[in-house]
Amino acid sequence: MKQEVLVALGANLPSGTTAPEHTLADALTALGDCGYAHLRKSRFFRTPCFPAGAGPDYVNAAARFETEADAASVLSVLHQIEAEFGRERTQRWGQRTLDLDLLAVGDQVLPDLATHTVWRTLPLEQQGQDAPAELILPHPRIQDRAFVLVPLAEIAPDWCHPVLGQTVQEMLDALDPQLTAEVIAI
Ligand code: PH2
Ligand code: MG
Ligand code: MG
Repeated sequence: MKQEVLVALGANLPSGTTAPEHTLADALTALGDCGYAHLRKSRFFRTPCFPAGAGPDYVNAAARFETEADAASVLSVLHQIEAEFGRERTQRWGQRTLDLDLLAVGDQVLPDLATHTVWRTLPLEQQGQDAPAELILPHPRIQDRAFVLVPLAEIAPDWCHPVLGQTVQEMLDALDPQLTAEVIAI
């Protein structure tokens, strides 16, 4: 069955001599070369690093496509593209040359609703320390992040979060307008 896939892209460090916005453009080209159907790309946005002060501003974007492939194989394609464009995995929430986050595959909730709820409701102070070992879908932080929702609303405003029952546009409208105002198209 064909499913809608949502991906968040981010970078806040040059990859070699390549600036973050060019790394993102190259990653989107690589994604386009994977043969996925109906690929859509948001504009690029400059966004303050979260948490504030943890590093340089990010460039963020979002992509959407359709595929029959399962979540695990899409994730491995994203990891391959990250590796190709020189991502060094260092500290959690640190600086990165390219981060491709799988946000959602259709209305799948992985690995199960109870585990998803644990990660979605993790207290902020624990979010910086604990990283899930398994794939959690939808990405547990979608609803919190202006740097994810603003780009995503350009290409998938009507995707409905299968646990929260809110569309991307509704999650974006629920955010503090001060946070969304910091996400600037470039
Ligand atoms: N990604 C992070 C941590 N902080 N901040 C912004 N603005 N954009 C990101 O993509 C981002 C972040 C971890 O992946
Ligand atoms: Mg990531
Ligand atoms: Mg990330």
